[in-house]
Amino acid sequence: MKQRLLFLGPPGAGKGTQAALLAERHQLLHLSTGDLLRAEVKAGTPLGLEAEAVMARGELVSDELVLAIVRSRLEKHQGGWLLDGFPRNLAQAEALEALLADLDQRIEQVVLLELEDGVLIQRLLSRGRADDNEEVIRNRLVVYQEQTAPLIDHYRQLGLLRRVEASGTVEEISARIVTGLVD
Ligand code: B4P
Repeated sequence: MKQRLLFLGPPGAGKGTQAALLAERHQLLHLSTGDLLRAEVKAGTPLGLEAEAVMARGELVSDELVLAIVRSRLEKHQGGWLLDGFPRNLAQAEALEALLADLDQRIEQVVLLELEDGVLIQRLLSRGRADDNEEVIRNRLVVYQEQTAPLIDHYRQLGLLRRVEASGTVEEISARIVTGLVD
């Protein structure tokens, strides 16, 4: 089974949900930049203070901050990993490729979770996190289209992209993802 994975998709597509499940079942390191940033905010670190206002607007936190977080975790880790919510733009994708070249590792598959906007918005509104009100969600969708969606073509050209329909139950979606990892 493929063991070095990226999860890509719009906010609310279920990246975090699916990544946590897969990481637990297959003993992969689960690196969610969203979770790591929220932990910094909660702990009130200088990094968290910088990230808090940006996240509350639904914008992207600076590439330098996010990269420092990812680098420190991946450098220490042996074995499989799953990056959830990172990279979020082309600059982060290029920085990740350079980091992985340093570590003599490579991405084995990019899982793109696809779901229509109406369902995304409903899921996020029912979750109700601090950045889950309708205005901020709409901004996150715009940021996704402008900055993150170009990565779809980037990874398609590299032959790494696997599209997964992200509607249905958590188990149904998980089964679709796993099928793609063993093909
Ligand atoms: P993230 O934490 O990455 O969160 P997300 O994209 O909003 O959600 P995700 O797709 O993981 O959905 P989830 O499983 O939670 O980003 C938050 C913010 O952090 C960004 O806006 C940005 O500011 C910052 N950030 C993160 N990474 C960054 C980076 N690399 N660079 C810069 N900034 C960065 O699911 C959503 C909801 O749906 C949950 O309530 C879940 O229970 C529900 N759900 C999941 N699957 C379902 C299903 N099958 N059916 C019904 N509900 C389901």
